[in-house]
Amino acid sequence: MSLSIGIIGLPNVGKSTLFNALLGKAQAAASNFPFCTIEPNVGTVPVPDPRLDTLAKLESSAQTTPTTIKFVDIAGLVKGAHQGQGLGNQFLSHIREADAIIEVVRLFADENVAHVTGAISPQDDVETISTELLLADLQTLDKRLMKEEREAKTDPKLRPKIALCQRLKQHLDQGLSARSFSASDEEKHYVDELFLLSAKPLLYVANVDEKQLHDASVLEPLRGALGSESSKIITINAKAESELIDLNADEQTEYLTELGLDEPGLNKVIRAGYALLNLITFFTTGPKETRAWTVREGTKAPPAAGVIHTDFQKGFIKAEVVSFTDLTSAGSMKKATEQGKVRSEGKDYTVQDGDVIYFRFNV
Ligand SMILES: Nc1nc2c(ncn2[C@@H]2O[C@H](COP(=O)(O)OP(=O)(O)OP(=O)(O)O)[C@@H](O)[C@H]2O)c(=O)[nH]1
Ligand SMILES: [Mg+2]
Repeated sequence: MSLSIGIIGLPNVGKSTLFNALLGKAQAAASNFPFCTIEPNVGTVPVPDPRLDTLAKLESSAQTTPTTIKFVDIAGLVKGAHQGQGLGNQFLSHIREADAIIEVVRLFADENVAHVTGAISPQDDVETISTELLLADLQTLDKRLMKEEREAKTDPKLRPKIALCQRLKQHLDQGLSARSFSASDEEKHYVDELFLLSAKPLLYVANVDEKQLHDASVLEPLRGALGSESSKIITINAKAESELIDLNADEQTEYLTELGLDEPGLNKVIRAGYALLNLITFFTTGPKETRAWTVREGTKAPPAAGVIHTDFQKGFIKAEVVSFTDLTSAGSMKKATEQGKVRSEGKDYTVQDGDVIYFRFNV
């Protein structure tokens, strides 16, 4: 499964710096000039999960394998991008391909790093980006409406779709995102097919400096601008996090302590990104390997087995399932089985986050 999160924002706000920090290597060029990134950089990042090591210890696994998530570092956008300003439409198509979005907002003060509008103003920056996404969506909707009105002349069944598009257009015209549009399940399905940018799950990363890192008040202007969406802000010092790359484990711990952090801020970003995509983790474990696997929330046992191997899904018989909590409190798979904590589940079972699963299948 290759679900991806696109990193967006104004030029020169630290998107590539964050991307490199996430990857733990300097894959993307990050420099102090706007539009440094043109072609998107793509990277796969392991999802940190302390449950992996706990399970591996329990089963004396030779190897542990985390699950992964894909990040795409996209070119910066400026006012007028929807009309082709800056890198314009090319950039918008890269956002369209992402399953969710992280928007980097610059809060850090550094007179050596140019801001495209000349002043640091998180409110204005957030407003610029959301306006561009909305205007691009309105263009998409207008094109769709024109096409459907033409086709409705011979196919009147399209009328309800046209009415829906018009309702959605009115909603966007008020400056509201497609994310907040209320629609029935059937209508939602249609809205999904429009691949609107403002419909994508969104998370804000406030890129702060060392001084701001532990001062929640610096977020106030951003919170004010985001209103009800302000719960989705993660604070990070992208530059410091990217400097961790070149340090050994001891030096990293020392640097994090200096920054007043108990783990890299990146872990927060990765976990939040994972949740943003509605993803959950299940585990397989044994002497050879303990491994984490990713599925969408609500996935049934056979397709979950299919993530491991298509044969597991085709020949699915049953899933032997124990929750991570039950397994760890029992202390071993043997004890968990004796205590009746290992359940036998069929094809209608919905996989839960933290399930440890052994799939039985026919070959
Ligand atoms: N002081 C400071 N500088 C930062 C921070 N994050 C990034 N920078 C600097 O800002 C400049 C731009 O960083 P990039 O990561 O290239 O920015 P970008 O958003 O990818 O820019 P484009 O690709 O041009 O859109 C670089 O010189 C970074 O070192 C930060 O947290 N603090
Ligand atoms: Mg960049």
